[in-house]
Amino acid sequence: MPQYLVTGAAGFIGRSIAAALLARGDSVRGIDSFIAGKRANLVGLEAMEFLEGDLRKPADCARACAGVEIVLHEAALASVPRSVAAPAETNDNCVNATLNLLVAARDAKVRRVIYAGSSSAYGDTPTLPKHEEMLPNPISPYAVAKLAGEHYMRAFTRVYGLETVVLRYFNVFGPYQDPASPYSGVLAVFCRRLLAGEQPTIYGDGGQSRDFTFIENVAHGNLLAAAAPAEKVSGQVMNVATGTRITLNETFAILRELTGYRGEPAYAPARAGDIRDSLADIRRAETLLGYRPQVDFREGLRRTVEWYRAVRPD
Ligand code: UD2
Repeated sequence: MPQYLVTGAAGFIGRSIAAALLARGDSVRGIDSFIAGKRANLVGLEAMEFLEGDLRKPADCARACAGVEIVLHEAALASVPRSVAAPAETNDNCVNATLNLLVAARDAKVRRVIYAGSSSAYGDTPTLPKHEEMLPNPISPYAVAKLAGEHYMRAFTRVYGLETVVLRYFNVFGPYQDPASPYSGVLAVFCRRLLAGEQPTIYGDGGQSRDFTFIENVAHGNLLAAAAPAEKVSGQVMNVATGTRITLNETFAILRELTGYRGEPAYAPARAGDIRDSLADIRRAETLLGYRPQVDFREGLRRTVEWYRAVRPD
């Protein structure tokens, strides 16, 4: 029986965590419905036991959880604008799916569930950096859905004794992030467009800032969260990020250098549900996990551009 289950294993974050586990010789099962994940992302993960399944179905959750010790729950319908366009779909694939997974994990006597939380939980309050003591203030359906999952984690720790750890990711980017969907993360979209010589669009004035976090830092945080003693981490929420931020305009300038693109961006109205500034306080993850970012933003962006240059995914 595999020790680990990764949900969303054919998605960008899930496949990267699965790869990190396999690289150190761990046994891994993955599940994905291919709503957002891609079969191409499974290349290189042949050592993983893979189930095609949908967490909205309790039976699929039960199959996935059988016999595993630790679940890394990365499956979700990411994207703020997607949730604005179809809030019920986001709720089904984030909230209902997470609850089904937790019930199955409890019934299968899984020891620990690690949950992919989102920085969107903090909303648009002016306080920077965002720390975990702040009252959540979700402003999009996506943020509400991801935050509801966090609350379910904590409730399952309190009432059923299931160990849970919430990692609030801040704008993750890197190789394997899908650049082709209208709901893709901005750095994946920009890398693809600039390498193809196509003009990118900045929504708003480009002054909005993010704590863009390279995928290897997120995988590292998950491995630490899996290994940390329960008395330190169970029932806890912690930011996983870099503790630095950069504006979209500044990011575009760096990407111009890295890609050789010579044009200017187009500007369009800001998106509904968008947040102006985001920056993490990462001291709690440092204290509880010994987490430190392994790769800084510029180096992460350089590696990401090289990956898109080599792979050219559609
Ligand atoms: C939110 C969360 C993030 C993660 C993500 C999942 C915050 C601060 N972050 O990311 O942690 O959960 O959702 O989807 O809530 N943009 C452009 N041009 C484009 C695409 C995007 O200008 O072609 C802008 C967009 O309006 C936003 C910024 O780039 O201001 C980042 O957008 P995003 O969709 O990459 O991520 P964001 O911040 O909504």
